[in-house]
Amino acid sequence: MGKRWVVTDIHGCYKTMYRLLHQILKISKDDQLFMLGDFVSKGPSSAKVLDHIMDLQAQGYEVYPIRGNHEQKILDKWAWWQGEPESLRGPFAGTIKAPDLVDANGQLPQKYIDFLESLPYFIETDDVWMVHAGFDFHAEDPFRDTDAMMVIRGYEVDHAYTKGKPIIHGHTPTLFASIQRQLKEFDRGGAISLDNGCVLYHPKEGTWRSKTMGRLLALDLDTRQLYLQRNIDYVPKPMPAHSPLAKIPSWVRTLPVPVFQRLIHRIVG
Ligand SMILES: [Mn+2]
Repeated sequence: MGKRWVVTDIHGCYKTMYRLLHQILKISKDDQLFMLGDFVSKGPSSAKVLDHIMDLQAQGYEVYPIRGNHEQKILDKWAWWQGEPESLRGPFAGTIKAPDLVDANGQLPQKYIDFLESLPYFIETDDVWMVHAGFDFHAEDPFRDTDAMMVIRGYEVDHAYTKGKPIIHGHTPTLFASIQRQLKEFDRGGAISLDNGCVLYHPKEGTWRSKTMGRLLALDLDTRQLYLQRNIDYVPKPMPAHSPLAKIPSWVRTLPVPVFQRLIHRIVG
């Protein structure tokens, strides 16, 4: 029996995902990999993320992707755009946050449409629920309210519905310490966010929005251990030549952020 991994909110950060899956987790064909949606948008390489997931499935890896609100948005925009008069609609790539999904003719390739349309809204196993955002337990039938599954935040778990199993979700960027706290509720059937804000990196500032975000996490469902990879898809933009910061050699900028900031202060401060 292989391992069971959960990863969420990759948001087009292909390099970060690749390193997590293949250099840290070293996933194998005996493993199961659950991916909780928001594969695309915001980050630089949505197409490469989708291609890689499809490629893993084609190679025989057990990958179970789930639909996030950003996958739904691509499908909704595509349906809308096709219904618009050509003279009015503008390029499709301009209507989405994942323009690299669009082919040279300005179309959304059929392989992506088929993949996105095939995504389920949630998965229930013997011991957990997995969903992109969560469930609205105030809805008439929480397991039919698919909109809530993709967008809800801060919901209360109703144990009458969940049979005591925890809900693993993404969608809501959560501080690492809070994720660790939520994980302690695993056996009490709590809700656990695994979204550590991988894409929330400020390339312009060359710094993290928060020192405890900007990472892609993986949860081992059996040991309940977390694995993490910081975002490596964004590199700080080169400084304009007239900036005093441009005098700083580029290797300095690869230093950890606090060290870099201290050096900057010493040089230009
Ligand atoms: Mn989301």
